[in-house]
Amino acid sequence: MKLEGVEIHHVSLPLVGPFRTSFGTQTTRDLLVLRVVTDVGEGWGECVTMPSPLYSAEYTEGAADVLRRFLVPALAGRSDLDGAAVLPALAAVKGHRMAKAALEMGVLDAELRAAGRSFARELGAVHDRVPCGVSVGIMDSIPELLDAVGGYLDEGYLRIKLKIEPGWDVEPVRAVRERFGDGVLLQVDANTAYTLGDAAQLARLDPFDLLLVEQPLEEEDVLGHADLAKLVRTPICLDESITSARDAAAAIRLGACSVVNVKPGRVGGYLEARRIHDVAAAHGVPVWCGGMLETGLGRAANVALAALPGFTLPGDTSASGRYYREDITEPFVLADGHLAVPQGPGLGVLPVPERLAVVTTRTEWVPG
Ligand code: NPQ
Ligand code: MG
Repeated sequence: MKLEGVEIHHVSLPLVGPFRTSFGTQTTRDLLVLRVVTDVGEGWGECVTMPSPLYSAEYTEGAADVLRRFLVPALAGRSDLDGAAVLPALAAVKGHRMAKAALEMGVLDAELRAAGRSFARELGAVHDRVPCGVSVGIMDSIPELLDAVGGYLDEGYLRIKLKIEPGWDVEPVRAVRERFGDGVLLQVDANTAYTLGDAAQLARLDPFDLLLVEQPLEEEDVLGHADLAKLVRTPICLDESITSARDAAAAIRLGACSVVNVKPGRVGGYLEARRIHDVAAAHGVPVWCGGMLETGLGRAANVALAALPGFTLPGDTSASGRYYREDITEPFVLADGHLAVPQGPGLGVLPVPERLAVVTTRTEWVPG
């Protein structure tokens, strides 16, 4: 394959409601959709950065800049391009994994569409549907939270994740357990909001039989998570700290986590995500597929990934309607708490042209 160029779509999608985490409140989803044009056809990639570097160091305008100035040019002129060649070809550029992941996704989609093979088949999926969880933002009050959780359980979600921060942790968990019972699969995500000095407070979550606590400490503090793991009973899951299969192997060996959240954007793409799955599976460590409020494009690929055998916990692979009144693809709809794994060539879904046009604020063409 040969890259002819990449059309970067700057997209702004309204969220169905504000989504509050320990790092801020989002009301729209501003991200990049890439139309990757090759000599065998086109493919679609999605860059999951946020407009500000609050979840991790990457941010959307920075991703557009590195794509246009460094990443797309690094693939230009190659005649032997395929999905697997992308990350190695970009190795000279440090970091920028979400931008790299988007480009790899688009090239892989073009390759697989041309070959008539699905993402699911390519990655090694073993299920034709995946169980889904939902991530529930921080709310102004407990009654508001209980309404939201009740609504999601009524919709059929099989696992609830509560966003937490200091001052919003034990009480919301207790309230959800009291209202909805011990049978609900329940976990929490701190997005780095705590320190090791908060260990006693985090240990107060022990009695609630949570599946896991996600990323309590800062991104760089893998060793701190290993120390924390000795002070709390809830299993620790890493998200932000894991940016590669090597990180995952190190974190597991250090005892810093006993579960891993796999987000393809965070780790530089779906192929590295599969390697993390493989490393974790070799250690008997369960993984689950995280979410970055993807459009239907990223959601399609995430659902394919989540169908690999080691993804033994429900993911943040929610239905389109959890975030968007109108997605840019045909919507993913929950059926019996599951999403169907797309089986068509490539991602198995395409943007609806009129929908993409409505939410695109700007496009730019970057020649290959
Ligand atoms: C997490 N995701 O697991 C994140 C982080 C996150 C589904 O909880 C806009 C764009 C808002 C990306 C909020 C979920 C976001 C975002 C949170 C990502 O840590
Ligand atoms: Mg997280």
